[in-house]
Amino acid sequence: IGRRTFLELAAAGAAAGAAAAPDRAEAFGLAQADDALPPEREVPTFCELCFWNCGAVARVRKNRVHSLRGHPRYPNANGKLCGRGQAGAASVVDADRLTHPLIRTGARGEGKFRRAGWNEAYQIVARGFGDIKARHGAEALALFYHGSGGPLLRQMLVAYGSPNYAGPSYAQCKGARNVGYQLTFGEKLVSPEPIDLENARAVVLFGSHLGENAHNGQVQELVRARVRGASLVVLDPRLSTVASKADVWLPIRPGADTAVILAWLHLLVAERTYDRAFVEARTTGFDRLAAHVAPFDPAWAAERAGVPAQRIVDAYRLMVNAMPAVVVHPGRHTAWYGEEDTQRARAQAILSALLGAWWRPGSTYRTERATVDDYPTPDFPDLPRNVDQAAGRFPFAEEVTTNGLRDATRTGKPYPVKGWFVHGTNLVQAMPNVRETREAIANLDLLVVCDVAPTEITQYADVLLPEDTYLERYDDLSLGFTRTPYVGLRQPAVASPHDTRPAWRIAKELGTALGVGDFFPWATFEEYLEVRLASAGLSLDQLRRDGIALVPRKTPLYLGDGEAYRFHTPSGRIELWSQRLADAGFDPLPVWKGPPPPPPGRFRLLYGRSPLHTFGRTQNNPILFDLEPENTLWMSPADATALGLAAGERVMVGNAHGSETGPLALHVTERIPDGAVYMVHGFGHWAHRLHRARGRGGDDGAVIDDYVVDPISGSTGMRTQLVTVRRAEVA
Ligand code: MGD
Ligand code: SF4
Repeated sequence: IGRRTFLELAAAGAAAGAAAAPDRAEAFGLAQADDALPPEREVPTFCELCFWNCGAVARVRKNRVHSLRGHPRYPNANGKLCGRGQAGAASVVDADRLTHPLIRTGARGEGKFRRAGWNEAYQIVARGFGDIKARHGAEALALFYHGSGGPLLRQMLVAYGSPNYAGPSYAQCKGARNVGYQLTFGEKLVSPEPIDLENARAVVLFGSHLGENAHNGQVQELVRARVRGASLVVLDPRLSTVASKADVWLPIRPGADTAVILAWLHLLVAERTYDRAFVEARTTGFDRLAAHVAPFDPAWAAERAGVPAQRIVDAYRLMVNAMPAVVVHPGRHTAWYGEEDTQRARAQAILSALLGAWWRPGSTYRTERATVDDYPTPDFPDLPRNVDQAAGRFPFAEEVTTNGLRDATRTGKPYPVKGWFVHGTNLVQAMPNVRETREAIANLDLLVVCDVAPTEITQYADVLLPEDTYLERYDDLSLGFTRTPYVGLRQPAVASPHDTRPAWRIAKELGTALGVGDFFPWATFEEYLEVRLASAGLSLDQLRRDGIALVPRKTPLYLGDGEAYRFHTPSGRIELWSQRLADAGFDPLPVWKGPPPPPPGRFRLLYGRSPLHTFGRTQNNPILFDLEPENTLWMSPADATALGLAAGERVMVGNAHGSETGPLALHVTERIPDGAVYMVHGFGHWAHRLHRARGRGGDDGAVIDDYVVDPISGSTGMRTQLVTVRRAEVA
């Protein structure tokens, strides 16, 4: 298949997965006979199958969502949904979903509950949190959250007096990346990343497996960039799908990215190809950087990364030919190796700066979001220091870390944490070292979980609060950071048939039970939205009808070449050398140490994404389960032969601490190097009531015990784990 044909196919199929979704819905008894009739109404909203938050239009008949399609005006969707997004309606009719509040009756983890009413559940939580506050202070309460309902629950916690709220989307995902870019440019990166793929002439991806990692709008833009002729460089030990389409694929040893970037910096300085005008006008620390990278020539990097020096040079030439229109993709899930992660992000940021590829056409653009006021509330109380601040750790962390909260709960240091409210995050799968999560849970006086599905974390809950699905509820406004800022509305497309409630209502009602009802002074959520929207000159009627309001930009998309600008760094410039890192005792310029190769018989565990699943939240969705019920373990032919394993055999993956996951099928392929194995994250569920996903595939998180915490950002490096692989016993 020729390149153009592939690209055309890819463009046409960017949202392909579930063009078949409505048919499949019928096949799975999700649709009824009269579903063939035209919809009674179309309801604009936005997707929650992942946090790209694409605009969607739900076609509804008789309180059933027949199908979902992309909202034509949402900039991050361009009228299309990915396969997961189209399958979202199946979660509403999933018989496994949580349907009413539950109170634990068995041991934590056993999953035994009795049914309760909402008032009783609120009273138990209010009493439990009240006791914890009286004995240990409000800071002994923590909120873990992920998703659209989080901010109002956070408001409840802060009003109650605790600073301890955290999401795995920081410390297990993009924390190190954000800190590295913040230290360099004075700006953290937003979501969607403000990369200018529309005008790029070269794109460089560090392990970002776009396409497998299906961020809808970004995948569409990448395909369009390739069709336009932009060149593509991919660093990945694995031949990912996008690597197979690259002009230059660098199959580096795991963890060797920074070595290659140092060689590129070396070449840019040695050959004086860097953007001199930009560097002089905008940056500081160039001379120190130049001296630092002098020894790191391509031969040095080639030896460490295990790729030919010439290919490093070839990739460099592609970038130089395209500069400044180069997208150096910052990555997203960057919690790989600990301190190395912030340094790698710094190296990527510095590479962008030397290419002049920051806030200029074809590189990145300036972020801006719509100005919408908060709903007025009383003043929030002064908060004590959060667990990480009180422990004096992670000086550059932008958020509280989930791991810091878990440690405080396990150890009582720097102070005890005795109550958790967990909303929309399956901490048992999302955080490495499940043993530590269990130890922490055992120390809690009260664990409240608010979820839509009976995932692993729900089995440990003392009180389990079922949330409406995203197609049944309002959430707070989505203020998008795309090229054109926007305000997006999530609104109910159908009514929940169960005794479930939305997060905003839980925050208000539980907040009232906790004595902080003043912070939720609105009578209805419509009133809340109306007041916020009015501050931006918008109305709820308009948003209900259109789903989205695009807002004209106030700042230009790019920084003009002669335009004066003070970056939000101490020097006001892009900091190639970081005085802040030096002052805190860290390397002020990126260095590369690199993980050691695994000893014989052990493998570095790599993990990634599938276009049909998000984290651990979609495996039980009836349609997505049918399309991809389990993951496989990738292994090289040489390693499989050495272990006497054949393709398709079922294997178990374990570690030296006795943790094991599987069985999952062995996928023997040349696309993974010797010494490493790979699986898609999020499978291997064990929760009793996930009737489809339970026992299918393996969970990488279940065998990642040897994580390494980055002392700069606080995020947890997880590709540090070495594993063994054995044939599974046949049952
Ligand atoms: P999910 O796995 O999607 O995300 O980890 P999580 O935040 O745990 O689990 C989300 C939970 O939310 C599920 O229990 C689901 O049922 C529930 N849920 C879904 N929709 C709703 C809703 O509308 N309301 C409520 N209340 N609940 C809902 C993600 C985290 O994991 C992240 S962001 C990353 S990038 C990391 N990825 C990763 C990895 O790749 N490998 C390993 N080993 N660990 C990882 N951890 C991180
Ligand atoms: Fe939904 Fe897919 Fe968009 Fe994510 S990328 S929000 S799953 S349509």
